[in-house]
Order: sequence, then structure tokens, then C-alpha cells
Amino acid sequence: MREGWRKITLNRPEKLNSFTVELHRQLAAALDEAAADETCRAVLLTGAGRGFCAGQDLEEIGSEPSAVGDLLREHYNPLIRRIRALPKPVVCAVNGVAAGAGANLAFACDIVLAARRAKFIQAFAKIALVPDSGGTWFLPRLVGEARARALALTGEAVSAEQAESWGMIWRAVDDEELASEAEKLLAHLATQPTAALGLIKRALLASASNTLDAQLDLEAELQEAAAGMPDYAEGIAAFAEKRPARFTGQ
Ligand code: LHQ
Repeated sequence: MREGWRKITLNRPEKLNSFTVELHRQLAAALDEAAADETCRAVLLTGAGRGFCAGQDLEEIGSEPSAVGDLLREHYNPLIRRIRALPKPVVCAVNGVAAGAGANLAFACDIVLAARRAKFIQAFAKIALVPDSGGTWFLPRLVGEARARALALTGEAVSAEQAESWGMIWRAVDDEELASEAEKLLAHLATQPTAALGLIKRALLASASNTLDAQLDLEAELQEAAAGMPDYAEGIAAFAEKRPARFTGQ
């Protein structure tokens, strides 16, 4: 636990942090702890070693089609939902290759930084599978239909720089600066109005399926909720007094 934020590291570096059921359990528990901890105001997700995450561990996967579906229903889908529903910012520091569900896990996070050596690969078609873990939902929204189709159908790798210029991620940074850039961002987020940031996440998520009319109504509802929170009073007071706000996250 850092000052106001938590770091979660996928830690199976010898297999590029590919997912076993055990790794899923550890990650779910770490995210739940971060969600429950009121002193934790932002989360950093990264990988140990030279890779970020190579998706499903292909040695552990069962041959039964229903087992493949169950893995998604029981582990990958709840993971993506957990991150999107977590009412605090989740930053992903992609330290190396992100393939298959590993790439889509990164796209589920709120802000993605990537080391220049990182690559994003929709590896699914290469093993005759379909992009999962939200890939078919995230990709067209991040990069548009044309690029989403080509990436999903070819499994071609996208470099961190290309990903940044396509708007797939927030920023590509020099390899040796990834950790410090991520920590700087987390340290900043940990001082921000956390509850309001949680409402911002909710609004953005809802916008994907709402009409403009419905979204305007939701914004009014969430704005009212934000305006009833202590951090809003502090934000207004700090503005009037021409000083930096001291948000508590409430
Ligand atoms: C691995 C893996 C891996 C095991 C590298 N598994 N060992 C969800 C649920 C249900 C069904 C299926 O789908 C899913 C979601 C998915 O994610 S499906 C897609 C699964 N992922 C992939 O297809 C990617 C497979 N990996 C690769 O293509 C390459 O390893 C990449 C491009 C990621 C990296 O290539 P390199 O940098 O050349 O590394 P490497 O291939 O040499 O890998 C290093 C080691 O990691 C190696 O082990 P070894 O014992 O030989 O040193 C690999 O076997 C192991 N590894 N990915 N997914």
C-alpha cells in the first residue's frame, strides 16, 4: 500500500503472466480489497518481468468447449466487470507484451500507460478463437470499426506508439520511465475527489449504451450526487480562496 493507492502486480513472469485460475483468484481478491479499502483512492495494475500478460495460460486450458465458456463466465467476465465497476480510477502500466485477454484487460482499465517495448496483440484468431474479455466491445470504440476489424481478424501486433497515436491507450513512455510515470499519476489520482471520479466512471460507462437524452438525465442525477459530497464544497472553497483543494475522497 502506497500513500493512498495500491499496486497490483501480475506475477507469473516465466509465462508472461498468463492467466491460470489461481492468478484470476489472486487478482479478484486484490481488486476486492482495493475496492473495500477506503484509504485506497486509486489502483495501479502492472506485470512482473518482461511481459504484461499473455492472456489465458494455454497449457492450463481444458479441451472441453464448455470449460472454455465457463472460464470466461467464471473468471474473465467478472474481472472486466470488476474493473469497470470499481468506483476509483484503475491505471494500467503495460510493461511489455499484452496478448489475448491480456490486451483486453488493459483496455478495461481507466488510463493505460505503456512502455515503448510493449505490444498489443489480439492473438485469438491465431488459435481459432474469438476476441473475449470485452475485446469486441473495446476495440471498435477505441480505434474505430476499420482498425478493430483488421486487428481482430489478423491478430497483428500494435506497438505502444501506434496504440497511442490511434487513441487505443493514453500514453506510450520510455521503458525505463514507465514505473515512475505511473507512480506520478497514481500519486496525483490519490489526492483527487475519489467519489466524484467514481461517478465519472459510471457516467462514461453508461454513455456506451445510452441515448443522449438518457445520458443528459443521468448527468443531472450524478451531478446532484457529486454536489452533495464534501469534496465539492472543498473544491469550491479552494477556488474562492485561490489555493489548491485538499480533497478527502468523500
Ligand atoms: C505462455 C503463454 C500463454 C502459456 C507465453 N500460455 N504459456 C480465455 C478463456 C478461454 C479460452 C481461451 O481464451 C481466453 C483468453 C485468451 O487470452 S486466448 C489467447 C491466449 N494467448 C495467446 O494466444 C498468446 C500466446 N503467446 C504468444 O503468442 C507469445 O508468447 C507472445 C506473442 C505473447 C510473446 O512472444 P515472445 O516474446 O516470443 O515470448 P515466448 O512465446 O517465448 O513466451 C515466453 C514463455 O511464456 C514461453 O515459455 P517457455 O517455457 O517456452 O519459455 C511461452 O510458452 C510462455 N507463454 N504465452 N498464453
